[in-house]
Amino acid sequence: MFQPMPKDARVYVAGHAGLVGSAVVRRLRAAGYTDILTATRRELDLRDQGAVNVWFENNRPDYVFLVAGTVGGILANSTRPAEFIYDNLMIHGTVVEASHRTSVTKLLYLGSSCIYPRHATQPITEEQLLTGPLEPTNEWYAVAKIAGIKLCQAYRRQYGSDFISAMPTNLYGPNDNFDLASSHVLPALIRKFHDAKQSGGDAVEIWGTGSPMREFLHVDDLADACVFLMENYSDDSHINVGTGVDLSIRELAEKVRDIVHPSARLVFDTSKPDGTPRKVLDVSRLNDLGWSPSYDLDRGIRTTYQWFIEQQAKQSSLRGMSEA
Ligand code: GFB
Repeated sequence: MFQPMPKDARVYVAGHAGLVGSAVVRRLRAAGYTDILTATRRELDLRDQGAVNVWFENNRPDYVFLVAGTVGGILANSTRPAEFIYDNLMIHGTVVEASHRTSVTKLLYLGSSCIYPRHATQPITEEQLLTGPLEPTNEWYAVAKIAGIKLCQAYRRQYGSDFISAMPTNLYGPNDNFDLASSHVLPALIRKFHDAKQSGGDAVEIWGTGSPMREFLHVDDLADACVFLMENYSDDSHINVGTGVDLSIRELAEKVRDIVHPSARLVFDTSKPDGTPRKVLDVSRLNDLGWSPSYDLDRGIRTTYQWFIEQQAKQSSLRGMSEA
């Protein structure tokens, strides 16, 4: 079933500035693709069907990586439900519709492991979609992400479009969001331990009980899997992307502490939500196709922390220049 994306294909990465989109662009460049199409938010509001149609007519992509969206961690998901459902529903709808109208060769849509029921059997197989109630802290986002899967299936069934869906586990890596109000746990922990070290503090606050279990995939592995799936997968069903290995939030916090600020103490704030108790994906379908990740979590945390430090240094030198 291997169908290579020709190296001269016009490839649109919707959401190129984000964690995932920037990794997909890096991966495509490294593989020799030169006609990579991107559009900033200012150039194109992906929630506007008219604007998206015009952009597709003018730019005529052959392949589309639909990795754009409004995303965030547990707090952002539970406090900004309208943005999470509206933005994502609209973005998925406009890009899928415009891809159909302009006869895009293939589209890959990226969902999230929060589509599965809160009490799904672990590890979570693809078949468990829509078999039980969702986790309340992110049900708005999850509903939009489920709608994205259904959009791809509907266009495939009605029009024969080659639109596929991949469901990644929790992601992290360079270009992640380190803002504590909206970030996911891994970048939040890097920032908190780093800030404590800088300020000479030793207590670092961890939200919740520390007992929830999560799986983490480096975004460069995800980008590699997305290109692999574009070339090797064409099916109605969505497919899980992850490592198949999880750990508790406490264990994750200890790992980050050991790398960033070994003498720090963990303090659990149990007034903050835990979210879903466990979320580890069954990745046997993807493994059977011949793909597996390359990063282990320790290397991933170390390299992400290195990236974070470099960004901090760049920002402070820019501040220095603007103050001079
Ligand atoms: O990564 P996270 O925000 O998202 O939180 P989810 C994972 C776990 O880490 C939760 C705990 O149990 C949090 O309470 N945690 C501990 C922290 N300290 C912190 C912290 O400082 N910041 C954050 N953010 N968490 C999201 C969904 O769920 O996962 C999205 O809300 C999406 O919809 C995403 O699916 C992948 O794994 O709980």
